[in-house]
Amino acid sequence: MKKALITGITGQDGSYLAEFLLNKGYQVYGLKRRSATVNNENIRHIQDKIQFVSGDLQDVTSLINAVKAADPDEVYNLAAQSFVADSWLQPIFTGQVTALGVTNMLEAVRIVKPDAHFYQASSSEMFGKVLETPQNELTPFYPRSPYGASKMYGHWITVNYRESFNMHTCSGILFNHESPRRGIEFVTRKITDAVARIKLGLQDELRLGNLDAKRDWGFAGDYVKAMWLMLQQNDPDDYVIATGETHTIKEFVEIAFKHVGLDWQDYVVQDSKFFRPAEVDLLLGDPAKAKNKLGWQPEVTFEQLVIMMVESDVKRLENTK
Ligand code: NDP
Ligand code: GDR
Repeated sequence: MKKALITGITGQDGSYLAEFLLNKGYQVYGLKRRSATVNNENIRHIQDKIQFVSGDLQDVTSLINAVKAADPDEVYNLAAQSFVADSWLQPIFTGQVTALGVTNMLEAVRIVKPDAHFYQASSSEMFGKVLETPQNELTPFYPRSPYGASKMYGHWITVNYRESFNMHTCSGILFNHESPRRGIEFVTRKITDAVARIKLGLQDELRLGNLDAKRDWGFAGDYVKAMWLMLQQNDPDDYVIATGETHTIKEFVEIAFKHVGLDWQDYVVQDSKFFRPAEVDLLLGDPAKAKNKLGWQPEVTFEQLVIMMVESDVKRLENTK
């Protein structure tokens, strides 16, 4: 039986990846931070099947112990301070976790289990103020936030461990991917949660920032499969994972409201509080390499994704009402 260690197991991607690997017959270990309150909403349905190991990306001792406990064939490093907006409010913490945390994890693997295959959760935010469109594996980086800069460090240190120590390390440059398990502060989930609340009479407006930014949005369930595929290859490499389509925040809003029979213009208010010190205006990925080498392609369309998220939030809120 193959064994995998996932950091960030409680997050959106950690939960989908754990499900995916359990279905493939893996024994799944999840690194989990101690928390004063229970934080297992995304993994409650599978928590009995996961072996949890206590740890934090900032504490290399805990990571060494986690790799020892799991003795993994594959390590998926998904943990991060992942909210771009907060990275300006907590730039040092973001650097410690999202940048240096990657080296901590790589060191733990290098010391304890150097032949484990390693996946690093890199991001399209590294392209930032984009230098070419669409963006592919060779597009130069120009990060626009402490988060983007941290992910760029994480990306290059992953490449360096591959080239310095001959480790099987892969960096997945994933464009935005969403789901009903997306954190509530990210724009897609904020929109679908608000649409459901407005529809059910629990809220009367939705305050948003920049509606013109464009993102290449896919479904998280499709994207975790790409992570796994990367680690099954003989040669470790880096891959862009994206849909190859881009849409504005406004388009997302329009479809979400329309699905419940409402006109977004009656409810959406622009609020300067949600504008960022520096914006990433346009992301559009070219997933050709992943398609050719991994045989990967996304299955859920943009419209299906929006509707899946709206319907899930409506159902959830109806149940709690
Ligand atoms: P989430 O924010 O949903 O999950 C982040 C996870 O990291 C949580 O499990 C969180 O644990 C954990 N974590 C945070 N800080 C630490 C720490 N110091 N030590 C250990 N664990 C920690 O992110 P996603 O699931 O959306 O994303 C997964 C990864 O992919 C992240 O690295 C993200 O930056 C990256 N990424 C995401 C994309 C997306 O569109 N979703 C696109 C490209 C990259 P806790 O529950 O305790 O807070
Ligand atoms: P992003 O996701 O920054 O792309 O990072 P987010 O959903 O936070 O923002 C997307 C775009 O929406 C605009 N926006 C708003 N954003 C939020 N959160 N709240 C608002 O009210 C709002 N109004 C407009 C933003 O300005 C931005 O342009 C996500 C994270 O998952 C990262 O971890 C990951 O690396 C990247 O995707 C790829």
